[in-house]
Amino acid sequence: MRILLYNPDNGITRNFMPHLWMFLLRALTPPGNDVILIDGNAKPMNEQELVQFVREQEIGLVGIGAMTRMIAKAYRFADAVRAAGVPVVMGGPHVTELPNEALGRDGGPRHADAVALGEADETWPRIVEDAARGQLKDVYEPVDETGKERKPSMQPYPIIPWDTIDLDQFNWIPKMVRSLTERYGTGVRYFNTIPIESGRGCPYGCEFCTVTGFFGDSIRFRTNESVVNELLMLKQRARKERGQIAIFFIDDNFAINIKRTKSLLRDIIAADAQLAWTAQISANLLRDEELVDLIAASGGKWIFIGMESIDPVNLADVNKSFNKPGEYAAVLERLARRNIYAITSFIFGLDNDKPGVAARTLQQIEQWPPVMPVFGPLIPLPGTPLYARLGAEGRLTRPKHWMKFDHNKMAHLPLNMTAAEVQSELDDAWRTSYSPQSNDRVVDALQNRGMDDRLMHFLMRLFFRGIYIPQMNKRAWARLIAQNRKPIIKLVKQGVGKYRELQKGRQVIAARSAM
Ligand code: B12
Ligand code: SF4
Repeated sequence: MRILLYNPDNGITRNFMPHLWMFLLRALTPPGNDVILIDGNAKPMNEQELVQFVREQEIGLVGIGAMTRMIAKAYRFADAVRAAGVPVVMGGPHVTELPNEALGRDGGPRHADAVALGEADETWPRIVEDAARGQLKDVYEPVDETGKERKPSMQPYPIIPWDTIDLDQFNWIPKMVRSLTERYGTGVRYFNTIPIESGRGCPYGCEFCTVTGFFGDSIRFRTNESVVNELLMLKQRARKERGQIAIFFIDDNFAINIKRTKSLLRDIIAADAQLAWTAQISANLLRDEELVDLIAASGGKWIFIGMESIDPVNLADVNKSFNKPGEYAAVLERLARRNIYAITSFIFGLDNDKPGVAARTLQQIEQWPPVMPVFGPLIPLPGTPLYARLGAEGRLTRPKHWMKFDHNKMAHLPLNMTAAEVQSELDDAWRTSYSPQSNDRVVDALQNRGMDDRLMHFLMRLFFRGIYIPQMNKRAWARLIAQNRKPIIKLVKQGVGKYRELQKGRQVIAARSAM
């Protein structure tokens, strides 16, 4: 049977990282089936185009996975495919929380023939076999013979053939500058970020997060060997093709078991499997100096830290008191001393937030080593304790907010400010953080670091705007570059200086060998 796995985009911002679920399910598909993957972020399509593709390719089953914010689009695409007579199975965090919505059992229309609840590693082969026999069930649940929930073990873990996968569709380097970077610049043809999971589960249970409910508080890990082999495969590919591959360890809390994380990082170093990597680690786990040393030595470059708020009352409200704002600066300095930087994430609209929250947060950020801050509104995701609490308090203003995706729009009444005020605080935080003045300050703050570090920060700052400010056209990019001419000139000067130094060095060597 020919299967299509489809991941819709959100239509506003774009992801440049492949979605792991598709590659994982393909690797777990029983032999004899042919699996095609389409990510809407890389290949934008409308419903008609998808249906046409399904018809032309004689697809027998379409699998659609989506987060809550993409679910309305996912339903529209599923409806179109089902109308063309091809069965649809849906999976992922949203339908796991609300299977009845997808199955039309809550009074709305039916969008899927079947839903896969939770982790589908073990149910997927069954789904494929049932679909091939034309006997899809409504619901597939990961349970054992006695009907008890069973979380898939990550040992063994399937081999994802990253060495043969088309990476071009996720290349960060725009087509028009690729030949330039290859010939004159970094010498590389592509820059890709690849997701790798080394483990699943986080027991912390923050109130707004779906992870503890979805993956459970039982933490599972792959073997070090399997992770190291995946890294080696990617490293070899990058070397062979003159590309750059960075890794995003997508574990929700990569250092949740510090002993095991250290052992994995030691094995990565011993196998010479280092690639530049990013991971999500909560601030409390970054107190450990040895861990941070190993992060640096194994290729760790950026750590995503869910700081959420600089206000301990807010943190207590969302069950995240293990975050201690008083130690944020020390944690960030500990990282920066090793040339590791943080993507710090903040939520506005928490119950103790008041107007001025952006200015207060930005004031703190300015005292830290350079970070890449991201800001978002508190979003009540279905299935979370937050959603239940706000619902019980009658504070959900758009209880089915996912049915009309509105980029960064509030769906509840905050306590101490209005939704419009939260919105304007978010605008303020993003615009100030990524203004040309801030970019210039960061380039200056890093003047004792190498050219590569400064350039990386600057380029990332230009791209990070896109998380909040929708995709830009060529004109907007040109304006942005003009506005940032000050840091650009500084970087070009440094680059020219470095080039001259290199040339001089070469001439000296040539003169010596001629003597
Ligand atoms: C990596 C990641 C991202 C990446 C993007 C995705 C990518 N390219 O990989 C980035 C960093 C860009 C990102 C952004 C966001 N993310 Co995110 N992200 C993750 C993260 C950490 C890992 C995803 C992953 O690959 N997991 C591993 C795979 C194997 O698990 P999985 O996707 O769940 O798939 C399994 C099952 O769900 C199932 N399955 C999934 N799809 C399908 C489809 C079919 C047909 C079947 C049968 C089965 C199936 O099978 C898989 C194997 O078991 C998850 C948390 C997590 N641990 O999952 C959050 C998570 C998915 N993100 C979340 C959120 C909220 C966001 C943001 C909205 C955050 C924000 N406020 O901006 C944005 C939205 C981005 C957008 N596109 O609009 C939530 C989603 C909750 C929800 N109900 O939607 C999660 C669960 C984290 C959380 N805190 O709750 N994210
Ligand atoms: S620490 Fe992160 S992954 Fe774990 S429950 Fe809290 S927000 Fe979710």
